[in-house]
Amino acid sequence: MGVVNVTPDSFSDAGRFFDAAAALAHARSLIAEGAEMLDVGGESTRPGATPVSAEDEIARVVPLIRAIRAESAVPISVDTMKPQVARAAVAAGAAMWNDVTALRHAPDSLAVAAELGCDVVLMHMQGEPQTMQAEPRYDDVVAEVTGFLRDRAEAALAAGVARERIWLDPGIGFGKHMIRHNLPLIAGLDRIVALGFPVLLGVSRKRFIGALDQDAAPDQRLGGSIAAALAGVAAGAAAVRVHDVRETVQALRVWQAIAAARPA
Ligand code: HH2
Repeated sequence: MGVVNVTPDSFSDAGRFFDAAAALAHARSLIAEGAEMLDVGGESTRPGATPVSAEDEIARVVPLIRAIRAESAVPISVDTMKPQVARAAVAAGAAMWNDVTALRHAPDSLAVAAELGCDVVLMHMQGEPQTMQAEPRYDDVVAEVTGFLRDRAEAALAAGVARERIWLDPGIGFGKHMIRHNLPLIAGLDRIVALGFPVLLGVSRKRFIGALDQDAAPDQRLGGSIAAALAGVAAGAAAVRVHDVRETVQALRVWQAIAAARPA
């Protein structure tokens, strides 16, 4: 899954694709590099990012989704916590609602997801984006995140979302200590996979990589991003959300080819 941010303040690409034409060009290159899904986002979830109104978010993502849809059949996901934005994005051709609040942001989120009939990503986050990194706390991070995702999947099913539409995501970096919480979640991802839903993992350019490598800046975290993506796929992730599609596809191809060549 290739990331296309249409925001002026995303941490990882610093708003380079805020311009609509530049965002479309970026989407095109991610497709050419082998992305099998695109995740379009119009509001940054970075700690301290400025909130965006639903109208502004729609104005950012809908024209881009339409433009991508007009020239490609690649499945498009919309990264939003607002049901109004998800609704407009699906009408424009998106097939997936990626919600970092796991359909908890608005009272009608669950009902809208059921009504839209699109795929939904239920992601774990402790706290709110503005403050989530202040003091994240868990007794057993893997058990608590797994339990939360099981509960949210059950809530989605009860609201009428079809089982085969549901994806789960541990929410790396969302209310988690860089080392104490993120690393066990990646290493123990098989526990979430065992819930029986496809798992999406977002590790690309995240801060825990800098924490393990001399505070490397986001654009200096490619090696760590690939290592973490491979670890996630080894533990059963069905998709990885990445900025560097070409390099990640290459890493996955080589890694899978070696696995397939293992002598009996
Ligand atoms: N991470 C980010 C945003 N959305 N969605 C899911 N399902 N999983 C993730 O791990 C995830 C996500 C953060 O990355 P990015 O989009 O690069 O930055 P920003 O939050 O500034 O938009």
